[in-house]
Amino acid sequence: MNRRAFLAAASAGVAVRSLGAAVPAPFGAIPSPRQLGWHELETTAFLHFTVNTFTGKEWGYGDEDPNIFAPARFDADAIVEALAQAGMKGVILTAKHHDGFCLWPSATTEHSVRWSAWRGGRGDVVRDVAEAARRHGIAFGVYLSPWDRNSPHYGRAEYIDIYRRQLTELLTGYGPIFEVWHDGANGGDGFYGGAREKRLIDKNAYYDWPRTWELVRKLQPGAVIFSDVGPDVRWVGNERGIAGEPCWSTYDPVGADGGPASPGNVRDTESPTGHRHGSHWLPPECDVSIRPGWFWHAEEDSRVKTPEELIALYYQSVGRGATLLLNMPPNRDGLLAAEDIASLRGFGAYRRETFAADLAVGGRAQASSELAGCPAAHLLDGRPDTFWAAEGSARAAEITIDLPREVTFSVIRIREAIRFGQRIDAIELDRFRDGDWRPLAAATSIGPRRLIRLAQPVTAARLRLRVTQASASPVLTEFALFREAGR
Ligand code: FUL
Repeated sequence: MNRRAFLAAASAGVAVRSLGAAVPAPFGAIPSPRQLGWHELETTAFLHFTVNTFTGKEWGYGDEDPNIFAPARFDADAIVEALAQAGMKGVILTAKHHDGFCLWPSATTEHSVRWSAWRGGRGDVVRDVAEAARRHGIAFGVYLSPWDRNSPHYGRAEYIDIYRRQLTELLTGYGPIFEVWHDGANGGDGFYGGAREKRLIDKNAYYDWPRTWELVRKLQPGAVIFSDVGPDVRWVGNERGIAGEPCWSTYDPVGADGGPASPGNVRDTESPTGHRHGSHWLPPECDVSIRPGWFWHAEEDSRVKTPEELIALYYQSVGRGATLLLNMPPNRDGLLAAEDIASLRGFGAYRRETFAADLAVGGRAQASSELAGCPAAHLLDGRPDTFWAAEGSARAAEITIDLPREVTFSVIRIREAIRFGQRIDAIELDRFRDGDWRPLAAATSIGPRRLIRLAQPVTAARLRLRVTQASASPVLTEFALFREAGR
């Protein structure tokens, strides 16, 4: 097939052959390679750490004495090791929060570790965390608050240049960065070099975000950019760690007033679900703290989320196709508190044990519709690169699964091959029991991942997956079953 015929067939929604194998025509917005890599991370950690850890505040005013930052036992390796052992695949550090205090020796300001007595002014939290992440094999990302309550220049054009210089320092001095986090909280009261006043900015115009994002692309082409509006990853619209139901990876952000959107100006009621048939692949990230606040406070040591709470959040975020960004704030020693480590360990152990063995692998699958070369057997082969596809005209399909033996499970994991877009609108699952099919579960959006956690474990030898509604021919890469640890 020549290129023109290929494109014509593809745009008509017809499956085309490339290099001898049939492939489904992509549908709607599709993820970029950097987004595909990011989806695989599933769970990542946030480290909120700065002068606030020592002042007890959540938002520093920007007038802190740099000497207050004195984490005497700071040990990035111990922190990152705990994250990695619990299955966190990346860590994002607040290199600068709203107070403007830089955790690296930035040349742009005197509000930084370089001007603190901590480690004789030679400490660099960014370097230590970046290196620890590399040692423990997890990805490293940076949060750089656009709002800076310390800078005398905040609110003026000069500050945008400073912000970009800070980004440049972070994106050129610390190796590969997997995610750049732009917070939407912007403008208000602050120290601003002693002015102590309120400075409001035009959220759409002030930062000239497209140019800043170009800079990120140039310096770290592999990094995803997070904000309320992407361009790669969207805020989920709440800080509770919960994605929408349904949850679409596609989205067209709209400003709070219905006009153009930008970080800090988005109609966030639509962020949890996204938009079915949105024109951008812009999947959600669920940021949530293991504690009530984002920064460590002694009085919250008794209010750390339990492993059970973290597990529930996992199903409500990762289980709906989002990524979980769990905040683990270091304390004044510069370590994770024992309570936080204990919960994180419990959460990690649950996931390790639960997802160790896919009980459906080795089963047999038969589909009502199959594109040549894309058999239903691919759903059960435990491989992420193979997929089942229905014929191009199918908008529903049925797959009967004979498990390798009778198995007891409580979690079902289903994935679409999202490189072909988000195609499925709804599924139902039945179990064969006492000579008949009986309903077991149902779900709407699938996307990169759908986890269905049953109220209690069930036993079955035969299952039937029905794609009841699809906007393009269904393409799935996995159907997996797990028995939860401790149930
Ligand atoms: C918010 C900030 O204002 C909080 O302090 C925190 O950093 C959270 C992740 O984002 O917008």
